Amino acid sequence: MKFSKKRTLSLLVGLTLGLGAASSAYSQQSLQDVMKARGLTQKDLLAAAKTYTPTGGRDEYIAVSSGGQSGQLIIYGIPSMRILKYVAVFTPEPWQGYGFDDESKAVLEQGRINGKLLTYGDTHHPAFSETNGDYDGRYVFINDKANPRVAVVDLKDFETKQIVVNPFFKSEHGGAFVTPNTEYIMEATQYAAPYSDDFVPLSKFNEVYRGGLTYWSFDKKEGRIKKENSFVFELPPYSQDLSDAGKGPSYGWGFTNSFCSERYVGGIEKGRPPFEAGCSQKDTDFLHVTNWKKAAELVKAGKVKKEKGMYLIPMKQAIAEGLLYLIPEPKSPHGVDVTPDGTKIIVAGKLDTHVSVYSFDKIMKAIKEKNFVGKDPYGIPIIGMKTALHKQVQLGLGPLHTQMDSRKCVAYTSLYVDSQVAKWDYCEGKVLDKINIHYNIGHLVTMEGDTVDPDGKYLVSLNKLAIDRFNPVGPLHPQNHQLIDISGDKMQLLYDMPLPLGEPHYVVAIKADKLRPEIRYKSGWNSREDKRSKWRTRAGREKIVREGNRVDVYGTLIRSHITPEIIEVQEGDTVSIHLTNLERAEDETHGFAMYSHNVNLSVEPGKTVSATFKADKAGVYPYYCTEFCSALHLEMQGYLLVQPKGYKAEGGFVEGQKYTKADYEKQVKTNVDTQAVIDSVVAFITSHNYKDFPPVVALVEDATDQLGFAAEAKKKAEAFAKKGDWQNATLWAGQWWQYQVKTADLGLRAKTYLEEHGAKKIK
Ligand code: RUQ
Ligand code: CUA
Repeated sequence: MKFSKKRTLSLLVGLTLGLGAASSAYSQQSLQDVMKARGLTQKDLLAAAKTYTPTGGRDEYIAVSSGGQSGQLIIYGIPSMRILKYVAVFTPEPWQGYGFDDESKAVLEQGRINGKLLTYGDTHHPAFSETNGDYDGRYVFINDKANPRVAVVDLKDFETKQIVVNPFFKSEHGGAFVTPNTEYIMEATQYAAPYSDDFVPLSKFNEVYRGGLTYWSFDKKEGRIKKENSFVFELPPYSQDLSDAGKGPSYGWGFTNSFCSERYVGGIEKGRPPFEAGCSQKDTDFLHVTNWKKAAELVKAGKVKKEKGMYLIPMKQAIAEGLLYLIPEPKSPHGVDVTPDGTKIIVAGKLDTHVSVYSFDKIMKAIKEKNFVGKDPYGIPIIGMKTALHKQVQLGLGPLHTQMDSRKCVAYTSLYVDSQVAKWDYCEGKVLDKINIHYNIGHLVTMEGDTVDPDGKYLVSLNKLAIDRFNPVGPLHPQNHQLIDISGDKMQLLYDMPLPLGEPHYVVAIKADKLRPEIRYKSGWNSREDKRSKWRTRAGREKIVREGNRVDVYGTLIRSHITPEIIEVQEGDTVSIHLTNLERAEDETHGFAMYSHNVNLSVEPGKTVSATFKADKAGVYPYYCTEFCSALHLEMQGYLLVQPKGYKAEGGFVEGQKYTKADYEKQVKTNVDTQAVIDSVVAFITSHNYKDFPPVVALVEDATDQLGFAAEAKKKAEAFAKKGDWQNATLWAGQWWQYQVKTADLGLRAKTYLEEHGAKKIK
């Protein structure tokens, strides 16, 4: 899209006069006509009315979904199911410049394992930070199953700030789950492996291979995980699975499932039965019960030894100190979920039609009375299943995960094999309702459903297969997240959302008004380190500094130019381009892409980012802004000139066009006309109660800035005109007009906003 000056001007005028005519054009079709034409039922219409969000409308809840093997998080709104953002976590992502700018590369670098830079993750379970067991809207944590790591995402800007690597594990699954005040983030292993990085034959599986459970210590003030304060429970080589932290009466305790307590090691290629047979032989596996509070006290008292930079609690010590117990649980368990009041622990076994509800009271009583039925091969005391059970409830085939309702004792459990959600009462032990989903549900989420105070209202079913739900797009199908209304007695299916990014496992959903994301960064901000960047640059202070073979470019971005526009370096130089976005306006992000250097940046208002690369080949490398930031966005461009060694400069700037006095006067005339448009818009705005609308106030501020720039350019134009330098006078008059166009653009946006929001005339 490129407008001639004339067209842009007429467009501006057209917009000014033409608004408000379109609304009555809403077609004459009746609701009945549409229903008939699209084959919709009354029930469909009701469902649509419950999810449809008119333009400009907001969602009541914000969901954070794992992105599976995409290594990202997916943010969407509920009930509209509109995707708002992918947050890059373990995987480079060009839109956000993640893994392209030096600052975010440093975050990915933290996730190196054995010296290798990894460029994906298998994300499973996002967890919001909590205060008193309730979401506080500050952080979200996410685990990587494939490469045992946990990342911290700050909800101020939805950016990844930190990645920590588990130095003991080779795989994990039972994370991220937080304790009620985000004291710790739980991360349990999945596939047992030696704690060292050495080769250990499978014949030593029982003695040397280990599971484990890490409690990562989190510093809420700093917003970072502190590895040095974190501790790990050494656990037997059972395949630990999901975890959950106790709350209320069970505060201080953690619960971690396991499967394959048979400790089977596979070997199908040797004619042995496969893992799936060897790992599902026993009727029960073990629920691990850990006392993290007491463990933290031992750590504090200096009673736990450090290894690999964190505290490791050997099984022997955990047993001796009463930190670790096992309870049998049926069969190939998957999900473990603590009830909102913290009194019960619900375990779902993939191969059992029941869900087992354990009583925390009964568990504590057994521990107190040392009422154990024996020990496992590692000496861990086992509490009898019957001793600890509150109830078992038959729900259906393949129960996996459970979420809670706002109504007391009501829970929802996913049934993978049945492709259903079961609504049931865990106090009385009875099924209340079932609904079919499409197909093969894994996790499910209710609104704030794993807090001490769930909201109920909606449930999202995270289905593993979509099969026939959407238009086919080849053998690889999107996932299907289904929105279900759970506000009434009967569950009602509302909407199918295809999710085409990895295989999401778990979603958490928070009340939208708990989030207060920022609109802009403080100027010159390194967002990954949360401090002012040493490379920040202010307007007019742009410079290029050479030191030996290193060239630092201190640049800025603002509608619609990059400063500098020409960067000259020499072959072999290491070039570091540091860009600060000078904009204060909402949504005025600029991008920066350059030919053949894998340089691609996203610079949100206020941010400073850097791209460092070697200019190893003499040549001409155009660069430009990748975000359509204004009408003259295409002109937001420049050249990196890499001069061959020994190059001697010749010539200066060549201009393709010569301008005359007439050109200058023509431009000035255009500018005067544009000013009239601006004045009319300003008159409209100021004659209304625009100060009652904060977004309009922000637009007016930005417009005022732009008009100030216009005035500066006007001065320059007039000074050159006075000297009879029509070349520079015309060009600066053009720049003056550019700022006017930006002003008009903002003004028109403000005017539209006022009209759409029923602003009142005040004079
Ligand atoms: S999930 S397989 Cu059921 Cu939580 Cu990862
Ligand atoms: Cu900045 Cu386009």
